[in-house]
Amino acid sequence: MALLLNPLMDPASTIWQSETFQLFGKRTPVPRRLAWFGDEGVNYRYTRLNHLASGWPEYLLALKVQICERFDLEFNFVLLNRYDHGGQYMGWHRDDEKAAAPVIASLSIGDTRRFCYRQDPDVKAEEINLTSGSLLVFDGRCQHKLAKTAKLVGPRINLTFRYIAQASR
Ligand SMILES: O=C(O)CCC(=O)C(=O)O
Repeated sequence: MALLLNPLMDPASTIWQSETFQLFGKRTPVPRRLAWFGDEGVNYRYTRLNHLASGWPEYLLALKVQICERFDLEFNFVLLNRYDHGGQYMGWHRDDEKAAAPVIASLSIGDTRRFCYRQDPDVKAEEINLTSGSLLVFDGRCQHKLAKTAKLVGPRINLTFRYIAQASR
């Protein structure tokens, strides 16, 4: 874990961003921090925000290549979410943007957190504890969330490898 976690936290290669999104006319802080990498020029746009990639750090490119080969999938972008404590989370959402391919490979590093997944709000959610080093491949069009917890938990970084189609290519 330390091997991967340290380069990810290295400010030279990873600049953690704090974002806000618009909710009921108010700007609300996103309860976690983010970073992203990907093929030059690939833009993952969601919640009306652009996430434009300008290449891969070497260690992440090697990881991406391994994951693509293992699952016979193509990815050109990775979104990193960093949760410093249990009060940081991601609410129910779907990653169903038109440009984004549905299959996502999600790698967890750091403290264990609970991931919930359901087809629709009226269907009982599946829950899974994502431990450090686990790799979950899932359909981003289904609703999912990273639950908040009152337990004392340390930092966790989640890397979601994605394929984003580029209109201009
Ligand atoms: O941190 C996680 O495991 C959840 C990430 C997630 O839901 C997403 O990136 O869409």
